[in-house]
Amino acid sequence: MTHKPLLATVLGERQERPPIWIMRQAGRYLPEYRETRTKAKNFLELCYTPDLAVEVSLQPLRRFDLDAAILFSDILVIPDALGQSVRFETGEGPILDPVSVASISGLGKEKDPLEHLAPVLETVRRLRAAIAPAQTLIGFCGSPWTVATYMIGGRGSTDQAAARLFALRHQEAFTALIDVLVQTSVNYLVAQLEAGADVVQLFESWALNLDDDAFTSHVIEPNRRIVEGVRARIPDAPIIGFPRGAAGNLARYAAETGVNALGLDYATPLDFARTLSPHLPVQGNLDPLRLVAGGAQMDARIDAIIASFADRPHIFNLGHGIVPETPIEHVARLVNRVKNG
Ligand code: 1CP
Repeated sequence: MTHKPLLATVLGERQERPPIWIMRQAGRYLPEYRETRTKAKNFLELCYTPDLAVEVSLQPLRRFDLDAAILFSDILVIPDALGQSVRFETGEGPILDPVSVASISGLGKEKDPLEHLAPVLETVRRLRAAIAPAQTLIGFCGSPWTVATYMIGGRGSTDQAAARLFALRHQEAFTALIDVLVQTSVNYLVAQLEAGADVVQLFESWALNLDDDAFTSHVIEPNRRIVEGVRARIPDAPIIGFPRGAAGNLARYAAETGVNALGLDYATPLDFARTLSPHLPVQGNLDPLRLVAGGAQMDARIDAIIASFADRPHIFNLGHGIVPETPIEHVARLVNRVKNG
């Protein structure tokens, strides 16, 4: 038994009121984040400076009664640690020098990726010491397919066409890329758990646009191998999987990857989610734009989500990351309604 309600929920224990955290809860909707951000010369330096990363991780917890802190970092620190050039341009998002068939075999060969990620692990250790005993510390990484879409395409895209084509045309190189991502992610998540993370989340943000064969090979298999690899070293490691856009593949993702809890995006119908195995803990799934608009529509949807999952372990969250234009008062109202009705 744990006295951390959010961790307990991931492990399958239903709570009287759902615990809550908010995807991307540290970030640009907070003025104190924007202020701290100016102290680093770029976004990756913010991720690799424990003093600053700890500060921004704690900022949302000072304002709201949240049940978890999430490590402040990004899914693209892995390509950076593997030696690919990654930069973040303001207003444009991430930009990477795309990998090629020839460059994939060199990834991770120059420097131990975990050595490169040591400052992030230091942030986890400091957060562990800084948060309250009842709060859960969440670590994370991007799932291999999602990270590969950025590594191959060189930036975010709406249809991941570059990565989908690369996988079809260069099967061997694609498999090698997924393999290095699985291996590095296992080592990185084990290191986060050893540094004090209670739970880790696999962000599969681009689980959409895949036919069912591609979903099996690009999403299910790599996520399953990460779960298995982490648990080979830390048995029973608590893991949340968030396959955004998985739709009709959701139940299979949950059953076949072995994650403890399933993150639901906001397009997942509540009636469908209720047909998932009754013991499966779920997380989600308010549309972030309902939080931007606020008011009665938001309250009604919060209540509907809570009522839908009242009979199973449920962690309240958004169905995707909070957006920068979100009014802070709406976040306070959301947290209060989830916790106090
Ligand atoms: O200018 C800035 O300040 C950068 C904005 C920003 C922030 C605050 C980026 C760039 N990343 C982050 C932090 C971050 N990213 C966290 C920790 C903060 C928290 O959760 O409180 C986490 C968990 C992520 C995860 C992440 N990064 C994902 C998966 C989640 C999701 O939203 O789908 C993805 C896809 C990324 C890539 C990325 N990094 C940053 C941006 C703008 C993007 C998205 C690019 C795109 O749209 O394709």
